[in-house]
Amino acid sequence: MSSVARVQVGIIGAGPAGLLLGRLLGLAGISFVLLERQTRAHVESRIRAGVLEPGSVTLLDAAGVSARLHRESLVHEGFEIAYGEQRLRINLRALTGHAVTVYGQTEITRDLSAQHEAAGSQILYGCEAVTPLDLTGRAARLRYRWQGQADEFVCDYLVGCDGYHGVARASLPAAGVRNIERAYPVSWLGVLADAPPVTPELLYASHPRGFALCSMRSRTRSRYYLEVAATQTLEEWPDERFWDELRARLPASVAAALVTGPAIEKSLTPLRGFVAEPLRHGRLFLAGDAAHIVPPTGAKGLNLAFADVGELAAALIAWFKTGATEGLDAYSPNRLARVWQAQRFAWWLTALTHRLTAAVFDERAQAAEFAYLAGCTHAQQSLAENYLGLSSVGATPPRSTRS
Ligand code: RFL
Ligand code: PHB
Repeated sequence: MSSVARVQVGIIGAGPAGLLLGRLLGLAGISFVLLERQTRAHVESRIRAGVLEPGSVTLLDAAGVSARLHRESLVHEGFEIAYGEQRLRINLRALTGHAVTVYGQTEITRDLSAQHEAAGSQILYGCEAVTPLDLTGRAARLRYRWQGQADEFVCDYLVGCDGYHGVARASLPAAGVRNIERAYPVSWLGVLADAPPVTPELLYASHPRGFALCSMRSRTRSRYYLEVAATQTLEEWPDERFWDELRARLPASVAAALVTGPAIEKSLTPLRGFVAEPLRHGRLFLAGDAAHIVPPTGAKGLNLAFADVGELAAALIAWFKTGATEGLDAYSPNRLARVWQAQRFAWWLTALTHRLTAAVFDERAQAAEFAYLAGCTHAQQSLAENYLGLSSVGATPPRSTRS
């Protein structure tokens, strides 16, 4: 070991959750280090989320990283659900007074990285063998290898923001964490293309051939997804097949307007629901995808990750400034209550719009659910509140008894 450095918070993973947490702590004068396995270029080029809840935008405002977002993002006051040829607009603004913001996760990550660079934050990209240690002792340690050299940080607290495949959760004793998982039998095949979006707002299309989503990153860049069997591979989906299948699943008027272009990126994402309980283990907290995964249908993953680190940053800041432990103690039960609300919503919207089974019973139930939604403002309001994020619209979910 060449040296032992001390920081107040050691953060594993410099994805959006880790970068935002570091930023919020740094602004409050709390020292931190971010250890990231990949290169900065790799982290900044991942194509993922696109829809931000109002609460996420508020957090990015608080972190001082939202100037470009407010200049370049698209504010969407509603979205559409299609069921075969029927189209239903969910008017978010009229139903709740709020709207969502369309701005790519890639851009958020770039904005956060640029702010960290300007602030001179300590971020070690290309870190290997990151290992959290001494989680229940007087201080935790974060061991790692960087540029061929082994070293470690001594920290008051550690936060695992290292995604679903990260090391933080994996390093916990099996008896200390319960991994609750649901596999869905389908994947999302995503294509990003430099072509104008086919609809002005997002369109979630339910069709006997399977689900399709028309989304976007800007007025000139589209993001489309198709539900495919979990066994499918990217090689089976050349661009032409993707566009033909997308057209087949959209209402005819929408399909006729589709402008295609070469795929800039193509990806397969298996749908899964996952929650690790609890989210605290002594001096280690889990946040973002390290703690939970939701199927992307509800556009909740990044928003949950940001809400996690927003609450955790406030709790850590209170502890470092005043010694108050209430926030840290409440983190796991509070966040699990929210996470399960999001999990339920993502499951419901997935079941409404996907072909998860071939059963005629399920098809009829879906048709009934869509008809109910189309005819009932209360049902639309419930959908709108959940889509915007329950915290964003001020709804309080029942308290969880889990810790
Ligand atoms: P990330 O982004 O996975 O970042 C984790 C970071 O940790 C690093 N890491 C390690 N570092 C050090 N040592 C180790 N041993 C490490 N292991 C891993 C990784 O390299 C990485 O940099 O997790 P984070 O920060 O929690 O962010 C979560 C979001 O990325 C995720 O929830 C969203 O992308 C989910 N999601 C969506 N969320 C939304 O809120 N709205 C959406 O519209 C939306 N659309 C999507 C999505 C996710 C998708 N995919 C591909 C999974 C659409 C898709 C297709
Ligand atoms: C996206 O644009 O990537 C996106 C939008 C809405 C979702 C999921 C993903 O529900």
